[in-house]
Amino acid sequence: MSSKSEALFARAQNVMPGGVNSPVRACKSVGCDPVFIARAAGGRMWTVDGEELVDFVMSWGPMLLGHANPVVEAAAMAALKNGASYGAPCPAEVELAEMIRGIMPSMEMVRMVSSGTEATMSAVRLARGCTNRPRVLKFDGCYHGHSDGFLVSAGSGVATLSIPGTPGVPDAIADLTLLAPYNDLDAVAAQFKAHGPEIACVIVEPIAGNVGLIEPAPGFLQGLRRLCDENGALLIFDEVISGFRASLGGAQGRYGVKPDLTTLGKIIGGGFPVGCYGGRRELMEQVAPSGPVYQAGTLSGNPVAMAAGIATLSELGKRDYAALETRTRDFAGELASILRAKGRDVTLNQTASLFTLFFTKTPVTDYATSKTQDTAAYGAFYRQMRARGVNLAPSGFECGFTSFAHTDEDFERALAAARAVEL
Ligand code: KE4
Repeated sequence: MSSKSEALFARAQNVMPGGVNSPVRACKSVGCDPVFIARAAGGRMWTVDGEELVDFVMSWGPMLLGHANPVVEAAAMAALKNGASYGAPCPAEVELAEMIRGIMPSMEMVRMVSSGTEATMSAVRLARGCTNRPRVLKFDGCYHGHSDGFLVSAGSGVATLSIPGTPGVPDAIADLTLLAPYNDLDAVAAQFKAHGPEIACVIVEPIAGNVGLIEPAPGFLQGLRRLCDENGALLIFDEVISGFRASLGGAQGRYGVKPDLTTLGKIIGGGFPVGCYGGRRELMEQVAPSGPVYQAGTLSGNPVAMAAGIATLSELGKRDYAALETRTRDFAGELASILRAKGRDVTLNQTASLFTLFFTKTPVTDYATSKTQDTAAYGAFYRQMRARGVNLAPSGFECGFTSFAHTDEDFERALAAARAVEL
């Protein structure tokens, strides 16, 4: 008899593309079907078939306080009693904006949106509007959401001109996006040498989380700041993953590099759909209605999501980030040791409460080295860990996420499962 998850997945595939509302959830790259989740709390989730999972995806980052945090829940439910959305200003959006500015001072003004994709596409439009330049430079493998200009891949040849990364992106759009390998300042300098007067901005994940986890090499972010300043381009930090996670003040707080614009998502909504972009006042004042760069959103700043965001950031302000980083380092380090003891080549990258186990002996510093990983081996590891009650990222090109809610028992259960894996 099929499980409830199997039955739900069959129904889902009949009415939703791939049976999911976001591709990575389909678990295709790890060679299995997804399980359907009934509920989650703390560091755990329970499937519709009653299986209990220690979770290291945490909704791809938002749940840094853990699932179903009671303070966040109470705030959202209290707000909901006053109505879900007004389409008019409410006090909570002012409060959250002021909190964000207090935590990330580079964000002198902010605009709320409803996803990370909206935040990055809007920030790039603003950069183009403020500089009157058409081109955007991004990094191979970095993901900034699914707006057209980001869905490109490296073309042939050294010039790393872009070609569409998916059907539906016109060549003319892809052509406006320039690429460089992550951590390669020489390649960035070469792009500026070739196209400098046309480059509106450089957008970067200051900690890369979409090729697996890759930390910026010493001096990389500082070098981007210098090259942008020398060429009149704006520097955009896409902190959708790293914001409030790399430190409370994000990667910019951790590494001390100040971008012109920042994009946020995930954690800022505490699990509700919230994104935001912000930065220098003279740039943000160009956003409609105070300026000519248009951007809008029906549910932007809605009172329930704002209440959840306020509660989330308030709670995070009381947490010990250093302690979580140590627990994550110890846990991920022990995972890597267990796999190496089984004869597997593993490169571990871990920063703050993020980690990725790459099944390769090559140090992973960019997309090219991330692609040396044995994805079949990772898939086998993922499947065996899930069968033993541990939910890892269903792709070797994603991050693992810990939270302030993960307990010693959660970590020990995951390590026991890893010891039992047969690879
Ligand atoms: P959303 O539109 O998915 O809220 O955010 C897009 C985005 C922007 N910038 C960065 C650095 C991101 O990591 C993301 C989204 N992250 C992926 C996982 N790596 C979301 C998971 C999914 O696509 O289902």
